Amino acid sequence: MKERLQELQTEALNKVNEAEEIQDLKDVRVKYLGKKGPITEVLRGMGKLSKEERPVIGQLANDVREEIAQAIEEKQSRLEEAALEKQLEAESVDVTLPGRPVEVGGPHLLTSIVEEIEDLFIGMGFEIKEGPEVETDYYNFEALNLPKGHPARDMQDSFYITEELLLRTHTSPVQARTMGVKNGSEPVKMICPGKVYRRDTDDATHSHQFTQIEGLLVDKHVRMSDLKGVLNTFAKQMFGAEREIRLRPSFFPFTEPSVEMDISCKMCGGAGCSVCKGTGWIEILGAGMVHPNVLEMAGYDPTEYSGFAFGMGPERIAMLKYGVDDIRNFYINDQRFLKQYHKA
Ligand code: 2NL
Repeated sequence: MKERLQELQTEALNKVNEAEEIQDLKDVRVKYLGKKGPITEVLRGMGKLSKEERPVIGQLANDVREEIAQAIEEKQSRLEEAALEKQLEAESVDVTLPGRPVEVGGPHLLTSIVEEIEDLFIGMGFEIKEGPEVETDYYNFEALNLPKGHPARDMQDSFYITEELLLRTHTSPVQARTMGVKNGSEPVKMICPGKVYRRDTDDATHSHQFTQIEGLLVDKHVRMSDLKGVLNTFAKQMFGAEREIRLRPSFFPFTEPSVEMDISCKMCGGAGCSVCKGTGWIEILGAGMVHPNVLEMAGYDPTEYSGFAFGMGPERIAMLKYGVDDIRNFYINDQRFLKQYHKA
């Protein structure tokens, strides 16, 4: 019996040694230490032994059991450690690899242009004002010397919500509203950027929605030379110190007299090229002295107060500054177009 037990021990320990997987160890445990295993069997046969032999064999059987169990446990923890090691190796992160590039966004070209223009006028003491895009007929037209039935309304056909409500066709109503709350006795020095709407068919140079920036200065003793000085400063800061400006007579219902401002062409230096269509000048904006009717409707005495106003399209400014040939580029949000104007 003693030899049988020692044989079993050697056999089991060899199997433990050879085990490569946790499952192999489980098999060894079931096979040698299980209820139906050979050691249990030896213990069951103890009844046949003499009184002297019984405790010796009993002790030996227990020792063998203990020995095998311990060997299994040790081997198991070694196998588990190796498995963990292998898993950690497989899941390791190489911190020396370069990072994934982050997509950096930036302001839309139109936003940048509007903010640039805002900054220039803030530098000259103007404040920024905003107002509603759904406007009343009164503020969009009547307060600007465009009474119902005026032929100039045709040039600014709009999207009507009711007879009296429409999407604003220009940002001028913001200025009419601002003047309206001054009780006819305070100066105004403002610009108003924003979206405007006209009933137009979209093409390379027209859009049913576009952006406008208008400016207004009302005070006592405001003269056309003040307008010229402000516009000249703006043109040189926006397009370059070497640019000249030129004012041509024009017509707007809300200004009298009215002018259009050109800047000298940078491409040809004034000689005439395809950008300026051979004239040497490029049209930038419209302006004029605020019509007495407009001042009066806003509550100012036109014999005491005077003012100048101007209006420009940031899309046009951006197209000229960057050579963009289709206004629709501003609205279709093609990243290949927009990304070119993201500043580093
Ligand atoms: C243009 C021309 C202009 C104005 C806008 C204005 C506003 C008030 C009173 C008088 Cl409240 N005038 N605005 C004046 C002249 C021209 O815009 O070509 N815009 C794109």
